[in-house]
Amino acid sequence: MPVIDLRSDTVTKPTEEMRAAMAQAEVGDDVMGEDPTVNRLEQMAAELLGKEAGLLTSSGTMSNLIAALSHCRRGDEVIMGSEGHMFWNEVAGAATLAAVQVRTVPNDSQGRMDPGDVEASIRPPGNIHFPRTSLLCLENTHNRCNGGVLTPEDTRSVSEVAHANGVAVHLDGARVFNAAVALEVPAKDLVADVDDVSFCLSKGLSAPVGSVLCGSQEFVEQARKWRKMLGGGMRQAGVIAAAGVVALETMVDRLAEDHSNASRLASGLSQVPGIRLDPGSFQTNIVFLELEAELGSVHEFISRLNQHGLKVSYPGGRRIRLVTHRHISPGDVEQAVDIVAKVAREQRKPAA
Ligand code: TLP
Repeated sequence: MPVIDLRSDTVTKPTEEMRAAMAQAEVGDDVMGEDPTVNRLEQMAAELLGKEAGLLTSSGTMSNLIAALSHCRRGDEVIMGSEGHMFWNEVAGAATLAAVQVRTVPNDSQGRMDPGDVEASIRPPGNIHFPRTSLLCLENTHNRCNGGVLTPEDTRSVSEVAHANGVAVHLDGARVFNAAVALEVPAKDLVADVDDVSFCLSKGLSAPVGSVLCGSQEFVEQARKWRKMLGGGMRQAGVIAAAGVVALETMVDRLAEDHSNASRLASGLSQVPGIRLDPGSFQTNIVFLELEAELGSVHEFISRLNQHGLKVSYPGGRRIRLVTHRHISPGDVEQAVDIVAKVAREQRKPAA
């Protein structure tokens, strides 16, 4: 039975062009700074994002951790969104390995933070009892907040508050190119007001591995040292970087297809009795639905979807997440909606 895998855009496999580029990549020892393909990818990423330098890391999680390590000292406080990936999904790495205290500020349904809330969360200096607030972490697109997009103005309004108080700003831009495509603006406009940004090559962009962390020359030098300490200094990493170069050259514009498939998916699902979602609230490739109580157990629902060949992910509560990507066609979307509708019919409790 063919499987429709909507668990994540991380399931995308490298293209033939990526595989060919990987096989032929010119390589060297990247810990010695001598891998020409890694150097090319890092420079390309930095230019695209309007930053001075870039650093290839193994994953988005590693980039985010390195950003916390580079900006903060032990015992500092870091502000994160209440729904942020760094807060929810990174195994408390910032708290454990960067030894910072995490303070959360509410995210709205699109992943934005209120500048007033951010300001109120920054510790005033001069009080011996308080930790120093050293970093604000933003996310664009915002995974748990419906794949929501922050506009350049959204980012500027909170970054200005942080900077006015001596707080650095890190952007987890794992899917920042999705945001750029959705808003039809260059990615560099979305990151102009942050100190550093990480993005993933291995999500919608379809590369097999990697993330690039971009910022000032000084920041990246420090980040490179932390990467080494974490065991992330890779040698002939040009083999990985070659796929990343192809990803940036060929995979960005097509993200629009994933967005239109997601929007088709959301409107199809919104017609299914027992499924709650507002199709207008999804701007990119991530869709969430909520199961009404009449559809019974979420775990049972998901396992029945699996039995019918539809894979989804479970973020908690009564929510189910569905993510479109390069391997999902409009036909798959139609079929996915049919499967959800069928399982909903089967699981519906008869009215008492
Ligand atoms: N997100 C994964 C899971 O961890 C949930 C996914 O399937 O969406 N930032 C954001 C906003 C992310 O969505 C992710 C991955 C990461 C960072 C971490 O990236 P990796 O998986 O490369 O460590």
